[in-house]
Amino acid sequence: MIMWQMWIDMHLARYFEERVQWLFSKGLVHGTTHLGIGEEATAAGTIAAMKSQDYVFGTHRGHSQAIAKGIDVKYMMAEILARETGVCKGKGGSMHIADPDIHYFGADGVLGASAVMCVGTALATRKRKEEDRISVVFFGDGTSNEGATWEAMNLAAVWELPVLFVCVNNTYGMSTPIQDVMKDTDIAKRAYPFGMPAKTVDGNNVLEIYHASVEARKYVASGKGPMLLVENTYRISGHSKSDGNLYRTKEEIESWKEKCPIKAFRMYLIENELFTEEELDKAAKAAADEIEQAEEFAKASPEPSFDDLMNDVYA
Ligand SMILES: Cc1ncc(C[n+]2csc(CCOP(=O)(O)OP(=O)(O)O)c2C)c(N)n1
Repeated sequence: MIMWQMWIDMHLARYFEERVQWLFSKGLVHGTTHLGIGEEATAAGTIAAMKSQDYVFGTHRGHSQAIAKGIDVKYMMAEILARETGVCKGKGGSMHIADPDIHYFGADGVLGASAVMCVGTALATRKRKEEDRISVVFFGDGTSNEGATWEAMNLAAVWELPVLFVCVNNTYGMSTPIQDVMKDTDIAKRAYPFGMPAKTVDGNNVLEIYHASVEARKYVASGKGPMLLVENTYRISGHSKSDGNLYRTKEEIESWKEKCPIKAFRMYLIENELFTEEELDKAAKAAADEIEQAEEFAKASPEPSFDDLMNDVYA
């Protein structure tokens, strides 16, 4: 059942990231990592509305997207701890978790590039005359300012390609609030010059996101061209490994913790008698256990061997 899946995915993402944060603080994670604590509903809601054959491009803050698309947290944790058993054999790290076998391509370090590649897969889909497959790209509010994103939207619109653009608007690009870099912060209006429909949803309401995503997929798969979905949310965690939160107040962060998408979904499920508190707690506990086991699996896995260093590396 969709609601159950979204409940589990949001918990796996939250617990996974809390654990990654802890491992990072202990110096066990190399490179960097971007956490999306508070944004879990965006990935869970949109990806639940997609079909397994759809191509999904994630962001640098993409753990929740990889989980919702179906990557096992065990292999994700091994990837983050740079182990041979990692989903990319420990060579990609947090930002490059990807699994083409399940049509999840992860992030590109260059903001905006994923939108361009997403248009490429949609074009391939069209050329191969594949009927019921769309390409989805997640990107942030900051990335919506990138020229590459606009170029991708333009071509997708001109060629009427099956692309769903999903803007996860967490109101900051690193330490910059969107109002400092956007004259008009209504990101949905950015679809207008391309003749694309757009919809804005509460990005902390997983059900609203799910229903809007179902409709968006229907539109995009019908062959009418791309669509933009804007999901307004907030990043509780810092931007990346070091973030003193000097650009925002404690009160602002606290007020968004109150709007936690997991808390809100829990209240909805209980008030509507869809699940009992016990059932929900049991599933949450199972997710926490799964993350613990994933960490044990990762720590017990070997590090990649030196001989394998140059394999799978393209430049
Ligand atoms: C082309 C490019 N410019 C700058 C960066 C550095 N950078 C990495 S993440 C980031 C902020 C992106 O903000 P947003 O798109 O809103 O996503 P969020 O980090 O808020 O999830 C920046 C500027 C980059 N990776 N690529």
